[in-house]
Amino acid sequence: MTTSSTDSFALEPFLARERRRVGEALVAAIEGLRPLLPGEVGRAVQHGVTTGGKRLRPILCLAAYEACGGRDPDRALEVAVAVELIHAYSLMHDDLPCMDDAALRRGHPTPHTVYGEPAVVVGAAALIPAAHLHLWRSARSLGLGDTRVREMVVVLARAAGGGGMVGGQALDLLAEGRTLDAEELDRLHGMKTGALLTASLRIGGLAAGASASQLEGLEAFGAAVGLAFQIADDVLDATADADALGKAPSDAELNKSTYVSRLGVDGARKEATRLADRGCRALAEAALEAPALEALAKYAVSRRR
Ligand code: GRG
Repeated sequence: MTTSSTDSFALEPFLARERRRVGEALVAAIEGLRPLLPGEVGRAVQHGVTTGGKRLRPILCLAAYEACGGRDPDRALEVAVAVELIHAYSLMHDDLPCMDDAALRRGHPTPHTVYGEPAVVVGAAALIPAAHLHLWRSARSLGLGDTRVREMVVVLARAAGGGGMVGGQALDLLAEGRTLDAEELDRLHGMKTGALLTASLRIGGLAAGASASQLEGLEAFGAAVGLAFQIADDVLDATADADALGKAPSDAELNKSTYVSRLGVDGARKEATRLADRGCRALAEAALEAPALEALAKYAVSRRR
């Protein structure tokens, strides 16, 4: 990893502070939804949204907001929370028996093992429109014009949908039992994981009134770091145990094509570092001074879970 003047950025306290703020805002965000979702459905949502998690997407959103000159971190927090609501729903569905059939996530039993599959299918689905409404309301409360508000909601919908996360999941399902080439693997993960990470950054930039060149820099950063994040995920799946990961490693068991099966553990680590560096260069080329984003790029590839 290249060094820079931001090596002194205090990442741990930054992450701890931002995770606490995001966690509190998420609790408040689903308070309005809970009374509409009775019994186990509401409890499944509460569990899926508030139990653990690195909160990387909202933190990227807030860091992009700040890097682009945003001045209202409290209202921006509400914008950032919308992205995490989409992420939470995707994990709830991803862990279901008809998908990855996972019993453990973030060091806790998965919501369907506690509240049942029907409650999770319904509760997670309710988070999708709730996230878009939350984004629309919070973008308006930042005083942004209609065009920008609309653009932010469209960015989230596109990243979450068939051209992004859900489309990537569909490619993943189709890939079962097949070896993917490098291009197919990049496309799958660019959609499944990268699209929402990149949208988090773009939405943060849009909330701050970023220029076209700043948005381009964020986009290039997101594409590179999103892939680096996924490669690091594959390395962790191949090298860490369930206690460290908070979930059961599954790639080898499912015989999945991964960056580790393509490049080996060392090759995958090198590739992740190369991509994180490339992301940081894209920020510099867009004249974005963003020590938090640079530190987050390094964290994306060096994290332990
Ligand atoms: C529509 C039934 C139905 C299913 C779709 C949308 C979906 C299920 C799956 C999306 C695929 C997915 C879960 C992508 C994200 C992959 C990923 C790297 C997840 C882990 O993200 P982290 O490490 O998790 O940021 P934490 O726990 O820290 O939030």
